Amino acid sequence: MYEMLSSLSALCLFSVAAAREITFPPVFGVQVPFGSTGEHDIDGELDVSGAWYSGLMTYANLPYVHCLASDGENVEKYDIAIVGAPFDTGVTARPGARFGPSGIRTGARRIAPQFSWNMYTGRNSFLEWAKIVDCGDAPLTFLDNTVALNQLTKTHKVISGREANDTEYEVPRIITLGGDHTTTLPALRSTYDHFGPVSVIHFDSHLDTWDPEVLGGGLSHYAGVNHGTFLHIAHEEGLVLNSSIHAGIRAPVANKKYDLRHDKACGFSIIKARDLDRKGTQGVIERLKERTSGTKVYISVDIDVLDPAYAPATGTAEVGGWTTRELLTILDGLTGMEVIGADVVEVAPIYDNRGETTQLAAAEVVHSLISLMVETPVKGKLLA
Ligand SMILES: *[C@@H]1O[C@H](CO)[C@@H](O)[C@H](O)[C@H]1NC(C)=O
Ligand SMILES: *[C@@H]1O[C@H](CO)[C@@H](O)[C@H](O)[C@H]1NC(C)=O
Ligand SMILES: [Mn+2]
Repeated sequence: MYEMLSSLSALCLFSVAAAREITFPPVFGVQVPFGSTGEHDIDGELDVSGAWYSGLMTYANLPYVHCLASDGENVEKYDIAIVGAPFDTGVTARPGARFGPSGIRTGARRIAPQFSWNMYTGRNSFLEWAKIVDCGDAPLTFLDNTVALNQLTKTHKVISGREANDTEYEVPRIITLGGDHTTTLPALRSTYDHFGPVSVIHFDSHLDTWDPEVLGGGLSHYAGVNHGTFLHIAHEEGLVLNSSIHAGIRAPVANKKYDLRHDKACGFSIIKARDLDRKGTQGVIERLKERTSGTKVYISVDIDVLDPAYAPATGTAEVGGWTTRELLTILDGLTGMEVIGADVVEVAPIYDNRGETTQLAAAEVVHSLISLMVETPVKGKLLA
């Protein structure tokens, strides 16, 4: 490289001294942008049609589609949509997840659809039947939770309400980039419209089924809707089946007996973080499959299911969690499930380190969720 530079500058000096006839070195293959789709033209024309790290940032360099365009506008069709939910005013500890969507996209910069052949499965989920796009972020007010959550519900309704690209499967499925965990509630309201009540596989260190009287203290209805109570509310609204299950739980509860009894009443059973030590990843996969068998599944991944060593950038970190590899192995093992929606939440980039550990992990979790959706297509009911 150094040699090339010095010969270049020598060439430069020479050219200036003689005539302004600048001869550029021949175009090398390496100058073709990674991810370029076009053929490299040996006559010296560079192809800039599909470069990585360029243009506006989307998840995994996927095409951006204005999914929220108003009626009558022509919107490109899609089968799986990524949408960000910049919302973090439902947290009980450190805020910052409103920047989670852009953080996860940052973590996914290096993922490119044409460069994603999976080392374990030999498949490339981006290049199969599904058209996968990034819709950008939902426009959510940051001053009123009730309004913001309604805006997110509407966003889900619009995005899932369009006809899918694939005429056989009809309903586009959504992966939400949180946002604090409250953002799962609007997502479940939307999946209910198309698929009815579903089992939730909830990866988290916390239960998140807290009775609003316990978490929020019954202060107001407004305060009762937060990132620790949304599963209670989803249960109350009839959105979740009693075949739901948590995975990775380890945080303490507020009451000796009530919280766990209440959790069960909300339709959940529990795989604790340390259960992995005995069962292994395969045992956890089997338990998740057995519990949700025969039902449609929504997968919600609170990044705090990971140990803070693997995901420091989150609001309510709990030590003693799973590694990124363990979580990815478990997720990739859930093949054959009808995953009708999913999310990765509670990524708060402000607490990440320079290596972007949390953002990288979250980006790869999204990738696994996409793979599950592509692997098992699901037929849903398009709204009239
Ligand atoms: C989307 O639909 C078009 C038109 O039916 C089809 O040609 C294409 O293969 C579909 N899938 C993707 C990934 O674009
Ligand atoms: C779940 O609900 C179904 C139908 O309402 C009921 O038959 C079943 O006993 C319930 N299972 C559990 C574990 O509560
Ligand atoms: Mn949570």
